[in-house]
Amino acid sequence: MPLQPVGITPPRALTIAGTDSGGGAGIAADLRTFTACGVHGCLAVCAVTVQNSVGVTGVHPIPPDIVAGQILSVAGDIGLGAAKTGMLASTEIIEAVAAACDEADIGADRGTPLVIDPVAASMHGDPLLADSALDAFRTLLFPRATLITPNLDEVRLLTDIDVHDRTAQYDAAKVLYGLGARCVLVKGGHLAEDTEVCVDLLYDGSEFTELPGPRFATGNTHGGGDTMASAIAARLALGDPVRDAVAFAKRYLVQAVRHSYPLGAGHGPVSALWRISTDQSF
Ligand code: PXL
Repeated sequence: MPLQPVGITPPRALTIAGTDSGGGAGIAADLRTFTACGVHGCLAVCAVTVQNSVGVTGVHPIPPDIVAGQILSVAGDIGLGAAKTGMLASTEIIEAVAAACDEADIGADRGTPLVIDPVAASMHGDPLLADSALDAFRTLLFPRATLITPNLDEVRLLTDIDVHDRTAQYDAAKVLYGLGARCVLVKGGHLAEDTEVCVDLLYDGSEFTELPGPRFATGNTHGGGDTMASAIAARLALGDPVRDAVAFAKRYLVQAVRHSYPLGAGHGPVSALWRISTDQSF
C-alpha cells in the first residue's frame, strides 16, 4: 500500500531545529521521519552546524527574526497539524520561537500541538545550546509544550536529578511535569539499570506509562532522539492522542535503531527510512 495516496495533500508537521552537515541528526532526521510517517515536513532552521560523524566543529545560529519568520510563513499559508523543536541554540532564538508559536497558534491547548525535544548537546558531548538558555527552555517553552522528550543527560541539566534507577526516573518525570508541560516523556536510553531493555516513561500528570523496548549493542544511534520526537509529531499531525503517538514512535525508533548503519569514522545514524521500500520497480 502506498504511504501517501496519490495527489492528496498529507497532514503537515513543522520542525524547528538545526542542521547537521553529516545528514544524521537534526532537520535531516526530522524530514526523513516525517516523510516515512506520511506527513509533509516544513522546516524552520535555527542553526547551521558544521559536523560529521566524529563531532561538531562549528555552530552558527540563525538570526531570531528569521527563525520566527519561517514559522509564521508556513503556519499561515501551509497550515500545520503539529510542530516540534530540536536544536534551538540560544536564549534569543527560544524567545523568538515562543513568541512565533503564540502568534501562529502553536502549543498545548492551542490549534497545533507542540513537541519540545530539549536538545542540549550532541552524542559526543559537543554543546548545541548556550548554558544560559536552559532557563528559557524551562520558563518559555515547557509551559507551551504538549509533550517534552528529554533524555537522561538533559534531565540532569534541567532538574539536577541524576537518574540512575527507575525510581529516580519517576521522580524526574514528576518534577519536569511541574514545569508546565502537559505530558513528559523521560527517555531511559542511558539508564545503566536496564541492560537488555530500554524503558521510556510517559507521565501525563495522573498516569505513568512505561514503554519498554529492546536495547541494541550499537553506537550507531546518532539522530535517535530527533527521530523519536519527529515520529511523535507526525502521529499527532495525523490525529493520534499523545499516548498513541508516543507508543507508535517508540516502535518506530526500535526499528530505526535496528536498521542503523555505520557512517564515517564515528557514530552512524539511525535509519528513519527503514519503513520506505527499496524496491525500485515502479
Ligand atoms: O540529536 C540531537 C541533535 C539535534 N540537532 C542537531 C544535532 C544533534 C546531534 O548531534 O547535530 C543539529
